[in-house]
Amino acid sequence: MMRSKLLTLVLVVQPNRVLLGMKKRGFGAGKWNGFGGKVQPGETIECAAKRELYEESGLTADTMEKVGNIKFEFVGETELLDVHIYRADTYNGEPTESDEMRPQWFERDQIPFSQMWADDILWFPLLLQKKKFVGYFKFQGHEVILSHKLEEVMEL
Ligand code: 8OG
Repeated sequence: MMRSKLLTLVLVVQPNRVLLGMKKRGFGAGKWNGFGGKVQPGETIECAAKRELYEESGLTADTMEKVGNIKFEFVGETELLDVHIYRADTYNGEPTESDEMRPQWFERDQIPFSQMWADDILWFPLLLQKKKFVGYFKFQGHEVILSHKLEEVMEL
């Protein structure tokens, strides 16, 4: 069994648009993504998701739905990334640029997949349709998917 690192990812979804942030530094820099990061010791995954959403976008969310869990393996790395994905349909505050992220709304049919992680185009449609999913992606570097599994589930 490989060790894994717990991470969160929150997508703020409105009837016609989705909020993404341009990652300005670190892992995934130059890609549009939802807001999230590492779960800290002693913190629940949902608390971490809310904290990272606030730190990176300036928004708070009272309720979020857990919609996905994807594990990522990177060839040559010994640790899996275990990413817990949430969807927030309501929020408070105004999107605000942080050191890590520059937020921007995208129409649902204009999501910039060519500037996102390569797996996102496969599971975003499920997220937008309010479906739940689990997946596994094996990456070579940060752009190439060598193999993957993705399936819709009733419960997470
Ligand atoms: O703290 P840090 O910024 O390094 O956390 C990484 C963030 O990136 C975290 O929110 C989880 C997220 N993430 C991955 N892999 C992928 C991916 O393949 N697609 C998307 N959309 N997000 C990812 O770690």
